[in-house]
Amino acid sequence: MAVTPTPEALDRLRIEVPSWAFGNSGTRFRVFGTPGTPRDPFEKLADAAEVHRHTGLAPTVALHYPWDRVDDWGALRRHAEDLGVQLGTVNSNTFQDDDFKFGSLAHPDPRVRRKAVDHHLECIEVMHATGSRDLKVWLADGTNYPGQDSIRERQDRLAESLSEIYAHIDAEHRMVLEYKFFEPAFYHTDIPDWGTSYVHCVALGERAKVVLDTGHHAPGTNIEFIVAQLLRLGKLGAFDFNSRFYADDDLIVGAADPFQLFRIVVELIAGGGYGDPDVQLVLDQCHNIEAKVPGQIRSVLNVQEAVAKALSLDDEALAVARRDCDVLLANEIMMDAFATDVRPLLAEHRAAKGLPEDPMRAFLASGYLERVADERVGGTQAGWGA
Ligand code: AOS
Ligand code: ZN
Ligand code: ZN
Repeated sequence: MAVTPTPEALDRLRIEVPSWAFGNSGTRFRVFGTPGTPRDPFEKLADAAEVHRHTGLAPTVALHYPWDRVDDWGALRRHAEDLGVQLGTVNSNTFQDDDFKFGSLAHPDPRVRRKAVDHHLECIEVMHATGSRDLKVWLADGTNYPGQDSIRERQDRLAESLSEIYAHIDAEHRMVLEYKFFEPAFYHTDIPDWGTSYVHCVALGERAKVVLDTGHHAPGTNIEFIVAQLLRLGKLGAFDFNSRFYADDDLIVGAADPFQLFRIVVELIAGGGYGDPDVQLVLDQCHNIEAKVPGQIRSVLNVQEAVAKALSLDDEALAVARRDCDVLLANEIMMDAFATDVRPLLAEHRAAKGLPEDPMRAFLASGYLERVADERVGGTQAGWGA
C-alpha cells in the first residue's frame, strides 16, 4: 500500500553536519582520543566534506565559535568551497567561561550580560565573513536551587539581551533559539521548552525562529506534535537531530528510536517543512566511542531512510481513512510506510546520481581514515569536556 518516492522528492534533502562531531568528545568521566582527529577547523571541514562526497546529503557545515576560531575566515570559507561544501550556522558559546557560572544573557549582573551580548555580536561578525545565514543561540542559563534567582526577572533580562542581539542581525540573517528542559542547570532552565522559545521569538520578530533539538525533551514527549505546531505557526527554524535513550545523549539520529524519527519526518513533510530552506536540518551529535566520519555518514543515511519511508506514505489513502474515521486503516497505512524497506530504492537513487550505492562501505574502503591517522597527530577535543 506504500507509494514510491520520486527522485525529485528524495533530492530535496539537505543535512548540515556539525564541526564538533569530528573532534574528540566524551563525558565528564573521560574523553577518549581517536587516531586522525582533526587538529583545526580546516581539517574538520575536510572530514565533513567526506560525508558529503559519499552521500550527496551534507552540503553545509555548522561552526561553533570560539571552538572553530581561525585568523582568516575568508581562507576557511574558500577551503570549504574547494572541498565542495559551505560554511553554515554559527553556534555561540556562553557556557565555558567562568563569568558565565550563573548564566549569560539572563545573568543578574549587567556586566556579565554585556559580555554575553558582545560575544553574540562577535558571532555576527564571523557570520559576515563566513557567509552564514543562521546564528544559533543555545543557553546553559538557569538555576540549581529554588530561590537562587528570580525566574521572572531572568526572563525579562533574557528578553532584553536577546533583543539587543537581534537588532544586529542583518536582513539575510536569522536568529534560531534552542530550548532544553534541563542540564547543565537542574532546577530551572531559562528556555526550557518550545513555548518559551516561541514566546521570545515572536517578541523578537520575523527572523527569529525556534530550534528543536530532538534530545531536549522529557521522556515520552510527543515531539512530532511540536513539529506540527511550530510549522503551523511558521516558527520552526531548525532541527538539531540526534537520539537519546535517557537524557541529552547526543547519539546517532535514528539509532535509539527510528519510529520516532519517521513520525517526526512525516509531520515535517505534512507541514511543508521538508525541502524548505527555512527549516534547516542539522545534526547535533558527539561520537564518543565510534569513528566520527562513519558516525556522521550513518547519521545522514538514517535521516535519508526516514525521509524515504515518510515519502512512501500513501497520503491519498490516508486522507480517506481519516475522513472515514477508520482508525485501524489509518494506522495501518502509516505502519506500511514505516515498514517499507527503502534501502534498495536509495541504493538505486544514489547510483543514478553517480554516488556510491553503499556510502559507508565506499568510505571505509577509500583509505581516508588510515591516511589521516598517519598524517594527523595530536587532534583536539571538540570543546565538550574541555
Ligand atoms: C546543548 O545541549 C545543545 O544541544 C546545543 O545545541 C549546543 O549548542 C551544541 O551541542 C553545541 O554547543
Ligand atoms: Zn542542540
Ligand atoms: Zn543538546
